[in-house]
Amino acid sequence: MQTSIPCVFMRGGTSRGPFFLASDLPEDKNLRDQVLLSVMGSPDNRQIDGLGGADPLTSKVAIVSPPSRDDCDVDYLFAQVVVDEAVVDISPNCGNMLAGIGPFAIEQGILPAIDGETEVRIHMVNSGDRAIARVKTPNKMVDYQGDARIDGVPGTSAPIMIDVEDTAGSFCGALFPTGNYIDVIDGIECSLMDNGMPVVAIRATDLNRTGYETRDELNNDSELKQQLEKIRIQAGYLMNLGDVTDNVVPKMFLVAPPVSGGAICTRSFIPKVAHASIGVLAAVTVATATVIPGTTAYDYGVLPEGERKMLELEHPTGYFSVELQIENTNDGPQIKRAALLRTARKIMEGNVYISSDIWKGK
Ligand code: NQM
Repeated sequence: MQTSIPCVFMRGGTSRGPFFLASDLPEDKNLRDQVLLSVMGSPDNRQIDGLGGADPLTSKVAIVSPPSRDDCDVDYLFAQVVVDEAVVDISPNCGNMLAGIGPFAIEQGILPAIDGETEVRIHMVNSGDRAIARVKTPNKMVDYQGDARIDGVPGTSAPIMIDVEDTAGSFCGALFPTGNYIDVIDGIECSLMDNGMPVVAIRATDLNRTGYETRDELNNDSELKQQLEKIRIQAGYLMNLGDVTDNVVPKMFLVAPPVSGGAICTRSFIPKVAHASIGVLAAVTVATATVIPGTTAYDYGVLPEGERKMLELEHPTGYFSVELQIENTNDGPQIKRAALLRTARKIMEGNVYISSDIWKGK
């Protein structure tokens, strides 16, 4: 016997995965994780027995429920299902899957659509932060089609503009959890930061790399990956995250001077596999590093003037645009808001089946 669970399979930004109503999953967290592992086909390099796409970017799950906060329309819990380990990590957030939350919540009837555009206030349960997404809803129906383009996704779709607010220290308690702009780990200068995603930013040249390597080159560089993982484990303790051996944060970044007209060049590991482009909240954090004097990224930054800055972050497959609203205070620049353009697509709606030995269903 198999248990069938309703789900919608969606692309959110440059990620993809099943979206569930929390009420369709077990309440018990351990059981829920067993269900999600089975849904995705983990642990297995190919995720052959599930919906996962054998890559961290396509092994993501969104769990959605009515809002638990008065100032939000919907709750969004993100789960990273590790491809080749029996691990479901809800310690990070995902700003890409976030792009699918507005459309999903509207179509599931969690909030009504407004003719034209619907603003969806999203409580990001993993971090406790709020995001506001603007979804195109002509005739009160979600419109997925349009002419917005994001690097890392072919073609165009309807734009979903997302604002994230006051994300400094979401997971680590402070934008710079150690109180330093730079900490030295294993002799390497690192900026340990959290503006919505815990990140370790390192100058690529300090690791004897250029920072312009392709994703494949980075993924084949086992010496670099080992070095980064050693640094990451130590950074986890320094960033108040404890033992991060089984967690997918902090994310590891190599930064380098921009080469294609952007604000900075980035390569990231999430955390053991190189990203094809860049994570959303990770990008907000690295953009923040780029505007704060004293970080590893600052000297490389090519920055526009003003308190509202549009930064184009270079990554392996193009650019990621982040608009930062900066307030200059006595304690240095503070980021009040970050605005991002994403798109989403509903790919499939139906039921996913798992063995009833794992869960018999509701
Ligand atoms: O940083 C990848 C992604 C992400 C996360 C990852 C993300 C974010 O590209 O907000 O979006 O870091 O595993 O989906």
